[in-house]
Amino acid sequence: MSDRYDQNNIFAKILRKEIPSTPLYEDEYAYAFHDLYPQAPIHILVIPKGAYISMNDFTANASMEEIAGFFKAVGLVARNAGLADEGWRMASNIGENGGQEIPHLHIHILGGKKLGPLLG
Ligand code: IU
Repeated sequence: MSDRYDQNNIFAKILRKEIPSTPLYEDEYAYAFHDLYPQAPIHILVIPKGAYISMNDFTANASMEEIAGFFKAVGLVARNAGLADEGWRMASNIGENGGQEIPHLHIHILGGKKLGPLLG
C-alpha cells in the first residue's frame, strides 16, 4: 500500500459527505458510523477526521491532541452503544499483511455477542 493518502478512498468520501452514512457520533476528532457489512450484532467503525492512512501514519504524524481525542471518542462510542458492561472488541487492520481494505485509519468496534477467539 502506498504511503500517500488517497483523497478518493471511500471513508474520505464519507467524511466529505459525498457518500451518505448515518452518523452515530461526531466531534472534531472522530466520526463513527455502522459498518455496511457487519461481522457482529454491533459493528461500528470510528475514523479520525484527519487524513491518516493507518495506525502507522496516525501515530507517527498526528498530534497528541488528535490521538487523545480520537481514542476518547472510540471509548465513548462503545459506551454509547451499550457495550461497556458486557465487553467488546476493538481492532484495526494495518496495511497489506494486516488485511486493511480501506486506506483511511478505522477502528472496528465489535460486540453484542460473545466473540470468538481473535486469532481463530
Ligand atoms: P478493513 O479493516 O479495511 O478490512 O475494514 C473495512 C471495513 O469497511 C469492512 O468491515 C467493510 O465492511 C467496511 N465498509 C463499509 O462500512 N462501507 C463501505 O462502503 C465499504 C466497506 I467498500
